[in-house]
Amino acid sequence: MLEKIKALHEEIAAVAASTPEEVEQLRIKYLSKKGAVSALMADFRSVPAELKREVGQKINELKTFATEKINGLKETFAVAEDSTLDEIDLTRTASPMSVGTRHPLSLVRNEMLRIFASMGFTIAEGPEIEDDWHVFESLNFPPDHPARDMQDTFFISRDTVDILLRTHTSSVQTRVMEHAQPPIRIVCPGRVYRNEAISARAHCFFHQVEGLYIDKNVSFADLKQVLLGFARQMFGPETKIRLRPSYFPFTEPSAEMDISCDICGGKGCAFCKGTGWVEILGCGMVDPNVLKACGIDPEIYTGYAFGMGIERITNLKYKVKDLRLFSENDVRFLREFEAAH
Ligand code: 2NM
Repeated sequence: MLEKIKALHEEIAAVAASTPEEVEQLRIKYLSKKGAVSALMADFRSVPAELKREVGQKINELKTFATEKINGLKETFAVAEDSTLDEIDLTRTASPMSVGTRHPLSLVRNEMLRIFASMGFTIAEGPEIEDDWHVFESLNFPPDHPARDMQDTFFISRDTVDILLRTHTSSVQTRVMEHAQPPIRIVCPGRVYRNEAISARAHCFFHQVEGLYIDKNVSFADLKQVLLGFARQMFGPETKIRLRPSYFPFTEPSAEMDISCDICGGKGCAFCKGTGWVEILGCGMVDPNVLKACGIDPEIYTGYAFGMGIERITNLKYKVKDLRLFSENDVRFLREFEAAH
């Protein structure tokens, strides 16, 4: 008899239920009139008199234990039922999630790429960690050019000056020219690095879009027309352009391009320093040395190239005065461009 009680005690200790119905089943099985504990009461009559006291006590303990156990199980479901299940409205609309905004530099880059794509350019990208050949040597930089100086370029290793962070995306264009034959018509967007003290007007990295077109009979007039088309799509159909002679190692002849100041409409203001013009990019005819270095015959092909800073174009379009705002990720600044999506 004592063993039977002990076994039943262990059995009840191990029961579990996953629904309120299962708890009710357990209550019926152990505690109802026809349940296992009541059945022990029936057996109690045949227990010898000298054991009745001890057995009676054990049966009462078991009954208390089983009651507490089953009430405990009941309670877990009662709590779950009134605090959550009843209150979840599965038809309710989800609350809105904050998803941030497109970065102004991404917006302007995408707009620039869209314009060049409309003129037949495809997009090419390449690595930010480069070697000297793709960034300087192939692009006609003389060995003593200041850009090759430790002061201006970030080098990756202390042991070699061969591996560095690209200082312009022209390296992507040398990579394309190395492997493809003309016609080549590409724009290369990307981040570039220069060792400069950070200020409102300079940063140690910025973003560029560079363009390249190589084919037979490509002329400076073609370059001018594409850049005029770009300026008018980017800054408005009334925009005027002018080209001033300049110098870059990789182009000959080279030029810098200004657009008419869209703040004063060309009359002259503080923004254009009274000139009516603002500089937006550099360009030129690809130097024959560059074509040769990349395996393209300069006797057969000519090409033009241009390059511009996305930050500069963004400053002109949105009048952002301090370059540092672009990399601080202050949401109050970023949210100002929401409407431009
Ligand atoms: C500029 C200005 C002028 C340029 C040249 C080349 C290459 F690879 F074809 F030689 N890519 N980009 C270039 C020319 C870039 O940026 C102010």
